[in-house]
Amino acid sequence: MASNWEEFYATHLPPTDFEDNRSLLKEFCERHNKPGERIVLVTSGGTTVPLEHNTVRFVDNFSAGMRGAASSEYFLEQGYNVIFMHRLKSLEPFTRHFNGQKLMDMLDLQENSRNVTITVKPDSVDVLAPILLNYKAAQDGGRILYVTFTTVSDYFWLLRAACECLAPLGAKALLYLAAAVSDFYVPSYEMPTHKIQSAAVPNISLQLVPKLLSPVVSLWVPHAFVVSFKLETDENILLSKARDSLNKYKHKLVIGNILQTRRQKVIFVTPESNYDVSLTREQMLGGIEIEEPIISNVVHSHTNFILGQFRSAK
Ligand code: PAZ
Repeated sequence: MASNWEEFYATHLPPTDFEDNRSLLKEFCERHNKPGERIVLVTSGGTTVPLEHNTVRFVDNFSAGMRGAASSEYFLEQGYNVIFMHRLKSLEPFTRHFNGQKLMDMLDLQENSRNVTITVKPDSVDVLAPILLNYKAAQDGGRILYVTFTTVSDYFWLLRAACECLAPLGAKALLYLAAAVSDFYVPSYEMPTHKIQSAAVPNISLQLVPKLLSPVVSLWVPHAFVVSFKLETDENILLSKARDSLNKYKHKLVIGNILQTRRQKVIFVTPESNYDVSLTREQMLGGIEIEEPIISNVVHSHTNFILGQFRSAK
């Protein structure tokens, strides 16, 4: 009998841009599969669940994509090559700093009869310059690949393709699964083709989304360092849910967080122990982001993992 996830792939077509993205992923992974290089796959933002094939309405979730976008910048700083697999129009590394009108407010415009000159306001140069420098370094070095999903089905197809391309890297591949993936969906074969009419209250039946961590860890990238996230709103169950997930899927690390405090505190749950990673009030006021200590802890554990694999291969 086919597993739930196999059935999901059998009944949901790949997105239209799938083959293009698969080629980009393959090229990126082959190019960076060299001694001394590592690749992290960061998933970011929330998946949608369409209610119609010609989608007018869909179920969404809260995720802005801040965790994934910020984490990607810190991974780049630590020398990683980054596959940034994110929800279309969610926050992205670098541009996340200039959301809304912020960029416009940093620019000046001088006009005369002959031409228009745009400059960065002197007091914004110190803000813009380091971000622009890091952005250019990542782009020019070909060290970041952006691929997008919208629906939970797009996410499924992209994640499997990314894993297939990362598998040859073995322990040098790190999966950092921060996307908020829908737990429920309307199966393709139960979805109406056209916009649901409002003449009567629709009866929508949802099914459980298969858990992809199982094939990710046991089949697709069995030698990679896999980190998943667990989000809860009740502090009392966070640790046990994170520990259950680690016991069930047998990956390397679960990072637990509470919706309201996710920018200040997370809990690292490993097979051996658990510990908090948090920011002090002063650090927060000073503009430090929680993703900075999260990434240095993750990178430290990934390095130890690679060294362990290297020693046991000797
Ligand atoms: O995207 P964001 O910065 O607003 O939120 C990040 C997060 C809470 C989605 C992430 O840290 C997380 O917990 N992702 C996994 C969610 C889950 O499926 O449990």
